[in-house]
Amino acid sequence: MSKPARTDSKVVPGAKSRYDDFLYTHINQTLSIHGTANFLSWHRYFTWTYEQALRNECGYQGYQPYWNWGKWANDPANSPIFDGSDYSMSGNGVFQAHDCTQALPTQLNCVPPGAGGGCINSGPFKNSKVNLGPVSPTLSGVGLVPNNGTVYNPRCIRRDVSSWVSTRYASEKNTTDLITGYTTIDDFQTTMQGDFANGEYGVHTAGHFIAAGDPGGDIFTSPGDPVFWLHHGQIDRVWWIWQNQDIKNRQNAIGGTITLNNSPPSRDAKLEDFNLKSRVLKECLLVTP
Ligand SMILES: [Cu+2]
Repeated sequence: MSKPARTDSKVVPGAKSRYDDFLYTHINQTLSIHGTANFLSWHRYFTWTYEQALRNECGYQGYQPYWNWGKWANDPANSPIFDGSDYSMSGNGVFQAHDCTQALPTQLNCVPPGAGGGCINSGPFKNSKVNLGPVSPTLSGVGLVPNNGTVYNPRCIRRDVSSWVSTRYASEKNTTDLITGYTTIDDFQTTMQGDFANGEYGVHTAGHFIAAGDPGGDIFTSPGDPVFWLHHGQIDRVWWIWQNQDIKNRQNAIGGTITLNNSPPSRDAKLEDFNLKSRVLKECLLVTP
């Protein structure tokens, strides 16, 4: 976050830090990496790329940790992830009155307001700024900025850590049922991302809305909250566990098209599609693959 961006400031004037290179990449590609055949593989590659940057550019010697949602589903705000201690991902936001959060694109199951909603004020990211977005905010009162969130819009990280979400949709049972109950990649990835028409969040949407707030509750801008990387570390881990139940048939299994929930309608994705991987490399690392 203290290193300068490599993104061209004429294209994305709000990208100030190296971290923003990653945030912008996710904003820019959101409509072709969610509800698509490449959802899992794109986010695996994105998380790995970020880990590489931490290791190769920031002196980090560890690996990208994962957040095992179910372990603390009963009380996420007091978990080592969100308890505000030195090695947490910072704590809950301070209380700020807000409406229920529309996590799903339906009127079902609006997330009831919790104890947060305002800026985080503890832990390592309490003074960090999110520079880009919002693009599609779900926290009430968060104002939009022009140009698809590419202008400089520094603000605090806001959260409303929700046990309402975690107990219903990100329990240990939610995760083990997902791993054991679905044999095709289509069923697995759809269940993981959520059956919105039936009010099911899926563990992917649930993880994002356990933290919620701004930028975490915004599908475009969610990597602006650093807990994103731990959440997607776990998404990737769960996919890997599922793949290993039948590695021969599941390692290279893909299903679905190349547009968000096939809107607008598009062709089926192919394993040979290389475009998205090369775009991650180009936009995050600014190297030509
Ligand atoms: Cu994403």
